[in-house]
Amino acid sequence: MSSSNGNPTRRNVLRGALAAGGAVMTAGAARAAGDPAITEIQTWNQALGDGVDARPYGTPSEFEAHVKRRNVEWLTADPVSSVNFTPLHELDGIITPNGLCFERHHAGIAEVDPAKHRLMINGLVDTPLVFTMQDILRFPRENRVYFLECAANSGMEWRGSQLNGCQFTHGMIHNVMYTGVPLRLLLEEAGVKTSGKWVMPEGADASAMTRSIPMEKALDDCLVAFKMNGEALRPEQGYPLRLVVPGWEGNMWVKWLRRLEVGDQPWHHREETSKYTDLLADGQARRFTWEMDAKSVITNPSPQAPILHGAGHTVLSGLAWSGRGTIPRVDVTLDGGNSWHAARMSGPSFEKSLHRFYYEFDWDGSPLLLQSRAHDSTGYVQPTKDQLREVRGVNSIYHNNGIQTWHVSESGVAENVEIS
Ligand SMILES: Nc1nc2c(c(=O)[nH]1)N[C@H]1C(S)=C(S)[C@@H](COP(=O)(O)O)O[C@H]1N2
Ligand SMILES: [Mo]
Repeated sequence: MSSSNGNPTRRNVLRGALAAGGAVMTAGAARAAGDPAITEIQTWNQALGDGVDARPYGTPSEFEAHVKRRNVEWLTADPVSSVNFTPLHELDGIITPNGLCFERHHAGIAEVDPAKHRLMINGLVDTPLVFTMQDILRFPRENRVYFLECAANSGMEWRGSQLNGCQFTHGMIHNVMYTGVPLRLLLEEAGVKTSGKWVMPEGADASAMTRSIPMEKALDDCLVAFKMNGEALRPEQGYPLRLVVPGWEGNMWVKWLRRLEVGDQPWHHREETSKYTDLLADGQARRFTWEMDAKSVITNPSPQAPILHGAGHTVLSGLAWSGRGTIPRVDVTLDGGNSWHAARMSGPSFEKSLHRFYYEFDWDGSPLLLQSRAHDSTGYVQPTKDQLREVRGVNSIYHNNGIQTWHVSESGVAENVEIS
């Protein structure tokens, strides 16, 4: 694990424990007497700040420098073919800021000149076409919020709890509002032949990423996106053009999208044979497991975000999502599943998007075993890790959507554990 993984220092934890020793505090308690943050005049109160010319492109406060993508050393043999993780424990709401979206690339970040970028449609079409970026902007566009989850998210947790932080166990996910042209419109422009049953998107990076996508999905809700959260895609996310494949595994969301080939059968390329297949206990592999099953995680408290205020009123927070629809309900347990409580959903509920939940409770300071369980709009309920292993074995890397457990000690320190 990276050395600066945002874990609490022992001192922070002690401070939390000391606070807990005093009177039980309510949030916003009157403890102002002698507080230097009130009685002393701060530097920012005494001098002029930066002018409007100082920050033409804004960046976060210097006090937020710890909020960043991190990688796991032993997963990063070479940074140009690796992954880093979204700091979920530092975020709230449902939108992932552009600079914090986890990155997964197989051949580094391509720096593509949009003036030289082309999108070709070829194969089983009436009229093969090549679009410039300017051409793409002349099609009707749509704005939609979707999560992208790598199928390998939580993949290191199949055989037992391993990585200490939701950034590492669940951070191969981001949730962004995309602006893009429905893929259906571009395919209709080229005219798909009746024999055209599959689409193969291809990336312009050195890995030339390719996947096979069934035509029904391509014509359903896929977007060819050029904006994320209102501004141009970041180079990390495929600038200037990426495919958005809502609810389906991240690997299919081809970045730096340069070509769409229409064919009559899947191509069986590397990313759908040797990778992104799920080896079962009997040696058979599940293939074409595209949809991301309903899943959730408690982001606060979690190993990188301990309870620092001691016993008393506390806010538990987390994320839930499903590749098949919305999340009408999340259950939370504080005692490892003996009793479950309905979490409070907050914020917009979009299909195939992250959902935010909260659970407010009075912590009595005794150890907790925290879990969350997502229910999606199809009625599917997130399974336990044991239920998942029973069906899928432990050979697989991909599609681990089992229930996550955090143990919280009396001092507020949280740890990745499993209970059975
Ligand atoms: N061209 C191209 N597209 C790609 C990849 C890549 O390496 N090259 N990686 C894929 C994988 S495995 C995932 S999980 C997602 C990651 O998207 P992100 O970097 O925006 O998080 O992009 C997919 N699209
Ligand atoms: Mo991925």
